[in-house]
Amino acid sequence: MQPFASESTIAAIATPVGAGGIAIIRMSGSQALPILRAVFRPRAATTSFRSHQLYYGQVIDPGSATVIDEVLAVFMAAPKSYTREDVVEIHGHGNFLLANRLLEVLLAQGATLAKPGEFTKRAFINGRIDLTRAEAVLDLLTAKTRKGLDLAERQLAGALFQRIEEIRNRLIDMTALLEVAIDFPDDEVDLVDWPLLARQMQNEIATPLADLLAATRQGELLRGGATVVICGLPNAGKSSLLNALLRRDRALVTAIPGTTRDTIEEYFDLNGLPVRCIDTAGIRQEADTIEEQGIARARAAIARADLLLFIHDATQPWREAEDELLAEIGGKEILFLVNKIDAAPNAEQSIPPLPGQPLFISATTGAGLDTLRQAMFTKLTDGASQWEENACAPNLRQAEILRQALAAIRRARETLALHAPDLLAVDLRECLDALNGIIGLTTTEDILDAVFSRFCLGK
Ligand SMILES: Nc1nc2c(ncn2[C@@H]2O[C@H](COP(=O)(O)OP(=O)(O)OP(=O)(O)O)[C@@H](O)[C@H]2O)c(=O)[nH]1
Ligand SMILES: [Mg+2]
Repeated sequence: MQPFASESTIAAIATPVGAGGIAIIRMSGSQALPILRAVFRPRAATTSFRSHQLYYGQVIDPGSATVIDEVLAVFMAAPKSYTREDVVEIHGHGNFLLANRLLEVLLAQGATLAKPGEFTKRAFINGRIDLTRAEAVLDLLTAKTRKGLDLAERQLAGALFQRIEEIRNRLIDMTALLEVAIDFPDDEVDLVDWPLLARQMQNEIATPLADLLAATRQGELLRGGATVVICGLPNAGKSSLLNALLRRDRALVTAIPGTTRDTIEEYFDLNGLPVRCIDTAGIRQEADTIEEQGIARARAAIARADLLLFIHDATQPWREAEDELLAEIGGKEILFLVNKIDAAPNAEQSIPPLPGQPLFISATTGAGLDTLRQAMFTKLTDGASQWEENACAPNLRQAEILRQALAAIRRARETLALHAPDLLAVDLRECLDALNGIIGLTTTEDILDAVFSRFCLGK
């Protein structure tokens, strides 16, 4: 592929918007060093910038000769840089307005504003990382739990890449063998050991592909998390439960029914799963206009939940409105909870008419909450046929390609019965082509755009 180096020099603020100790502006491309020279006035008289060394000085606006900021600057000569191009980083004070002024000065000198993910895209195009590692960079930036971070770090270290490489190498060996058989069709002995090849296709290609695919749900959960919505009638203890799960006083709790109007969303870590937990307005008929809007939001939240926590208040009789709510949420994954057992001594004897076995909890004393957490984890991960600690869980893009590769190898298994090396080679090559797409050996601009546009600016 064409290196980008001569094309353009890109620049962006690499640190988040807001105040901080420092803000970093990054540039990559052949003009990075000349632009640095134009705007940077070093404290010590320096004529040259040594690679990977920090220089202290000021950035000035060459137009007006005004000092913009006191900074540290570093030049990293190609190819030993994030993008494999010449890279410059300027470390200024952590005010976003100031960082913007520094950036403007660089742009005025001919740098172009980088698109989201463009630095990482250049690292990929210039061959420093493959596509699975580029995607892992994004996962690393967005991981919300320790386990999500562990997965991103494994992928960044090349765990998935290596698994794909092993399978690709086997496929290349097999097609090479078939090529020989194609070239010498009239040989006395059949060059191909068909039963052996069938076993190898199963054990070395199909099974490893299926294993990788089986971990997709786990990967999606670790990356994207799950949405859990707490619902029930007013005053059932929904906000109390949210606070208990978060272990902090997030939502208002009062004895007045109808306390929560708007939906309240917070993330918490459920055994490594990032869970977006949504507390909702209690659903009831006789509501004022504000509460009605809250109830509409509650319904919208329920619709996009991966799991619902339906709460019944043990101190109250079963209500018709609860039957109605249950009818409304049927078809969703639900855990039924009977709350306030501390205030209802016979709660476990008089089980309300719920469609499933409930868990008995007290949001205020914490009774039953460990069991609830475990039950939530089991429900949310049930779709994961495998839940391994060190899984190489693929993302949805990778999983789609793995499915294509698996389909090709299954076709190959049928073709094999014909003992026709040329036909079999076609199917195996299809499988290989698919795998090339995972690591980015073959990709289209659309795919690259889809991958890199999800990044933030400056990465
Ligand atoms: N004894 C006892 N009281 C509880 C428990 N959970 C909640 N409560 C009380 O029940 C009342 C309502 O609690 P909330 O958490 O505000 O209930 P909610 O479902 O969010 O109510 P709305 O927002 O009005 O729909 C408060 O007085 C809480 O202190 C519990 O486990 N035991
Ligand atoms: Mg509430």
